Amino acid sequence: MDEIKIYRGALTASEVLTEFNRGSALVMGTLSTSTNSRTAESASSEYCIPGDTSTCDPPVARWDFNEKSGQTAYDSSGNGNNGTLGANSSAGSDDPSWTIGKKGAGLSFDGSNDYVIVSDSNSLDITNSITIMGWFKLNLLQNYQHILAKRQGTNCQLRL
Ligand SMILES: [Ca+2]
Ligand SMILES: [Ca+2]
Ligand SMILES: [Ca+2]
Repeated sequence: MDEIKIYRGALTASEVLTEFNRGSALVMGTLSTSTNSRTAESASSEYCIPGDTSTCDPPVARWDFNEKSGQTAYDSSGNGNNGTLGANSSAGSDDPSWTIGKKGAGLSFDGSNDYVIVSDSNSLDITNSITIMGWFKLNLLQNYQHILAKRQGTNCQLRL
């Protein structure tokens, strides 16, 4: 699993295509140039739709899984939705393992009891449409296994 992003609202097909191209190993040129001559692939307009000059909507959570070690998967969205590997920050059999991802490092889940847990936060309380994107390589998906779940428990955790 790698490069997980959660957006409020549904992205359009062209926005999804833009995201997909960012995940490729090599992007030849840029998709377009905005009116201020800044290329659409520049970091300063990372979340803008190419050619669109309206306000860009960044994801509410973004986990790149490039830490390569440790117990925390940091959220780079600015909303602080950091994930903990397994139930807590101690090493345990419920921790996914760091591996080579689609971009940089990623996380490998054993399909048995591994997960990343994200504490409840207002930024993850999305009531209408939602877009979840990322890179997944599945060996198997069985009953009760899931890629991402919002649990209605004591603290509405998000589990990857
Ligand atoms: Ca990564
Ligand atoms: Ca742990
Ligand atoms: Ca395990």
